[in-house]
Amino acid sequence: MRYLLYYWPSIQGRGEFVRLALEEAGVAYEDVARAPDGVDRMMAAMQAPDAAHPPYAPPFLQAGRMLIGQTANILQFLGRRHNLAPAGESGALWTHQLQLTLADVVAEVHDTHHPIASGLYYEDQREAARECAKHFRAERIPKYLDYFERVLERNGSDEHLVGRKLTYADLSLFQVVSGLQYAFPHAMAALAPRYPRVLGVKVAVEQRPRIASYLASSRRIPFNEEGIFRRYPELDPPA
Ligand SMILES: N[C@@H](CCC(=O)N[C@@H](CS)C(=O)NCC(=O)O)C(=O)O
Repeated sequence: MRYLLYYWPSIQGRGEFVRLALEEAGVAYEDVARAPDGVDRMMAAMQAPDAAHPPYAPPFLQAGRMLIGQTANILQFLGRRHNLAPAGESGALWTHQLQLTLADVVAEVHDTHHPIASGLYYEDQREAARECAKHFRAERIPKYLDYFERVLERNGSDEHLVGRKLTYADLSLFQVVSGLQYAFPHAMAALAPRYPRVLGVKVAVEQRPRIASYLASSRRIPFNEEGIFRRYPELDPPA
């Protein structure tokens, strides 16, 4: 089975959570929109008038005859198929729950640079962004990281959020922590000592052979200021 991943070609964005799962699973996939005519193919797939289950927005994944949208939904599907989540109902639901909480973090990170409207340029909402980011750094990052640290403590692990094996939630926590470190380097450096287990997961994931080789490859798009995790110095001034 060769998967077709549809996502914007020049950013990590939400597609990166799916890329990480596909890479760790070691399965064949095409990152469709990165081909020369890829964005057109993506729009055609998204707007196909005969699609039974049209996705609202990228990322979406073609798996045989299925077209699956929503990041957490795609990961739930891949997790079950490629042993990246527990097989039992309770463990699968728990992994999905953690993923949805990580999706909440991602949405809030997006709002730090687009607090008024996604359709406006960053430059048109800079003042509001500064205020939003101040609260995000002081209150929201610690609240979310406290939560994931507690989950890891409960699980007795500094490598896995769920049980004793890697799940897609670990891959996604790696991505969220990496993104936060990119976008908010000062805040994250100050907070780091409080979250040894969360940072342990990040290190454990980046050292996995398939992930390490992916991160070193050209398939991994560098963080940039078009994506979700953006480094705007004014949104994370030194303390
Ligand atoms: N909840 C969806 C959000 C999808 C989403 O917002 N995709 C962005 C790119 S990261 C997009 O292209 N949005 C277009 C739009 O919302 O109009 C998910 O997690 O997949």
